[in-house]
Amino acid sequence: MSFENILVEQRGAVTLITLNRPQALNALNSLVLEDLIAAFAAFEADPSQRCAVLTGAGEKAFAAGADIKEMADKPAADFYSQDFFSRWTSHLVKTTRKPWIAAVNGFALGGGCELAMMADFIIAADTARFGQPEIKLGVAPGMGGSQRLTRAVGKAKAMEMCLTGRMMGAEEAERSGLVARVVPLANLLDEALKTAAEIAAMPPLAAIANKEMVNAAFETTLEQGVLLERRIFQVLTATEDKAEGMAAFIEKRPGVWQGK
Ligand code: CO8
Repeated sequence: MSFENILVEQRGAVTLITLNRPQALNALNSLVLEDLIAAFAAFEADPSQRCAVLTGAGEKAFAAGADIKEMADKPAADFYSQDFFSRWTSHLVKTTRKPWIAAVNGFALGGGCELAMMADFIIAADTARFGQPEIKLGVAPGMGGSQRLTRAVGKAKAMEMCLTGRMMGAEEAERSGLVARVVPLANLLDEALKTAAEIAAMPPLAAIANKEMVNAAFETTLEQGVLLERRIFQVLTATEDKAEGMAAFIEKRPGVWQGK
């Protein structure tokens, strides 16, 4: 599968997706959206692929936001009638059940920050800068930034960033819980791919289940979340991978997973 605005390659069981508009700092336009949706759908449908990494081409940006030049003259009625940007969430967050990592290499601003926050977790280069500067354009986050950033870093920082457009550097982002880990820019892709390969080598049903459980913590009460966790745990005990995983532990050998 080849695309105009993104690059997609398979590295073993890991799909590497690269936003590829470096001349526009990987700004997210409708064509990028369509390519990404197709690439994530293909990743989800391919049983040989177990984890994905999303990054940006070039050293300067993961993505500097939704494409301002595309949005500038778009009538409000079109934003509303097309439910602009709703498809990101439905495809990248809801439909993609397999795990994926955002490897943030530079600016992740506006929709770029929001896209990174749709990932299961973020690994950031030490050069990464996160921000929701939409206020400076007379608008506000529109792809989940006000909600996901607030859940990640708390009200004080999220409110300050949304109201001032201030960018957060990688170290502050790690300290604040926005990113899982910070690595030198030169090592970013290797580290993200290595982590993705580790996840890809896990029992695949258990990987999907773990993702589903952690995500449920953002959508439910504690009691409902703990109940969901217990039920999914109980379902997993019926899988062949559970039998294999426990036998492999007892026999002191690596497990061999069937995804069944
Ligand atoms: N859209 C389109 N083009 C962009 C964008 C963008 N978001 N960001 C950068 N570019 C382009 C520039 O126009 C420039 O192109 P050209 O060379 O043709 O002039 C090229 O990328 C390089 O950018 P700069 O020359 O500006 O590079 P600098 O190093 O000077 O600055 C910055 C880098 C600070 C990242 C700067 O480019 C910047 O501030 N970019 C805009 C950041 C921003 O405001 N992002 C938020 C956009 S709005 C948004 O994401 C809303 C999402 C939700 C909408 C939901 C609707 C329902």
